[in-house]
Amino acid sequence: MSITPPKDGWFEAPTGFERTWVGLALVWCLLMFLAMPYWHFKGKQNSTGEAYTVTPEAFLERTNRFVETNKTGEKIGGFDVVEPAPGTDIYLAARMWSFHPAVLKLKKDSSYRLHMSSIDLNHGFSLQPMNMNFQIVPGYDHVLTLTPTVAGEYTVLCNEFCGIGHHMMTSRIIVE
Ligand SMILES: [Cu+2]
Repeated sequence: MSITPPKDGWFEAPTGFERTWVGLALVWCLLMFLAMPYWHFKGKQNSTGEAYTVTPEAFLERTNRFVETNKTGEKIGGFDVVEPAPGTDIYLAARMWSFHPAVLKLKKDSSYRLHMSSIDLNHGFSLQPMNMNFQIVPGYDHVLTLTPTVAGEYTVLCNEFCGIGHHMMTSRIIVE
């Protein structure tokens, strides 16, 4: 048996409570829709929208050069501490299953241009406890202008499931 259409005149416009709830849902949808452009202009955690194409090899080379020239000699948990000069370009490469460099030391109230890219597949940049989230995509150098305003220790987590070692993929940003 095939599906038969309903009889003519089946539609009844919502009335009473049904009408109220449909109306409320519609108003909420419109508010949420308008919140997107509002937050884009008013929020302080937006992407700059600045991105370039880059090969994984080239990005890894830039990151290695950045680490070599800015490492302090100090180690935390066996990882080199990298302390770039304020106002400079800084690099963070994501790969299965670590961030490179693993420890970044930044100065409070200084701005940095943070370049992020992936060496293999999709990863995420989740800054905790701020809860800022960005995608790290291979082939693209995504630039964020970062100005830490609160001193402390922050954890960077990968928030895109990227395989068996995903849960171990963390790094640290120390703001002094
Ligand atoms: Cu990951």
